[in-house]
Amino acid sequence: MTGPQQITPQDERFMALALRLGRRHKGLTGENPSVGCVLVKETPKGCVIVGQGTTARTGRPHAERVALAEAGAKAKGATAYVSLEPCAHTGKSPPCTEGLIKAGVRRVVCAMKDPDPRVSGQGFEQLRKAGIEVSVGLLEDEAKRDLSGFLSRTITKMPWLQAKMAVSPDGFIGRRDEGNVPVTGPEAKKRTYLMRSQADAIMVGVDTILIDDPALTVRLSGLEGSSSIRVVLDSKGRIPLSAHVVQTAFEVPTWIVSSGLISAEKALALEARGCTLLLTDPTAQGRVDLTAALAQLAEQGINRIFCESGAILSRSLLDQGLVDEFILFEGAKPLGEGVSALSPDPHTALLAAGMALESKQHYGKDVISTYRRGIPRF
Ligand code: AOF
Ligand code: ZN
Repeated sequence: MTGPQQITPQDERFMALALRLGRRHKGLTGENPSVGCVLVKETPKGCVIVGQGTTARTGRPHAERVALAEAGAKAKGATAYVSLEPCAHTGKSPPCTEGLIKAGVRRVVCAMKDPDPRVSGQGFEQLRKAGIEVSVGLLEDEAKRDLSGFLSRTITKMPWLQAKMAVSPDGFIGRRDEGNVPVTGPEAKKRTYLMRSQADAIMVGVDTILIDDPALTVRLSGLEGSSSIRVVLDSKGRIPLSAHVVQTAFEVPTWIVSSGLISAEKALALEARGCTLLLTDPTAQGRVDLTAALAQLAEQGINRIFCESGAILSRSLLDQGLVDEFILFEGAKPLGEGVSALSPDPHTALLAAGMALESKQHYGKDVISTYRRGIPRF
């Protein structure tokens, strides 16, 4: 923690609220992080929340501006709790520091510094220059976790990647040539939708499209409008024009990451149906170069990717050290035979790839294990 003031349990409570508010629009703010802000005023009767804000859908206005608008004149003398350093630059919106100073906020408590070079430390400096007390670092670990996509793209120029795989207890992800065979129950499916909604992009390999023809949308009541961009890795342009994600590309964006191996005719046909094509150089084996593809997605403003990969793509992502979090769903019903997941078994494979088990939770009859990168990238 840095700053002049003692941090109280009350400060921690309000910061926890700011973080919760920030989580509301995770995956919905484009390249901008979803930040939370709470404005609190001390009164003779105790603390009163006078304004709350989350970075708006699509990224603007920023959280502080939303909270200040709600508070109006009541912001004078208040403490602002913000999950990220208030911005100091005029970008697509005016600086939040200016708004906080003009409103007469007395104290600002932040979870962490913003790594965006246009802000990084300058937000705090502007606030301090205006006589505002600034404390930094409260619940920083939690904030880093919430903002991992934005931090990853800003600091490393790569998206933060969460991969998911569902396996039967006997180690299969599906049956050969049988399309989509569910290996987990309805609770796990809902959890998948939630994870989809919190990502900026949902990524699959073209084989998943050819086998399952999934919609890759969020089908949860209240979150219908929260579907993310669908990204298909397809070096040779094998995706059929009849695929669900192609047919619905005007409603929910579909991006195809391909290489020079796609025909011009197919590329045009996909674009005519609303798909966006991103081209990368193929690997020597004629595959999409995963590192280059992810770097290109980061360049397009994608912070956080949810990858619903099959066994081959999962293995490649793990081998190339591109996975930040791996969610392993294990169902209760054996399949008997089928397509093997990671060998020799998923847990051993994940540990061998440098991932560390963080938690195990029961979801209905299924078990969800969360693995995180053992050595963080940033
Ligand atoms: C804040 N509050 O709620 C968010 C911030 O293009 P602009 O003007 O919207 O600026 C984008 C940058 O602002 C982004 O890279 C990040 O540094 C910061 N995001 N800042 O004060 C917010 N979302
Ligand atoms: Zn701002």
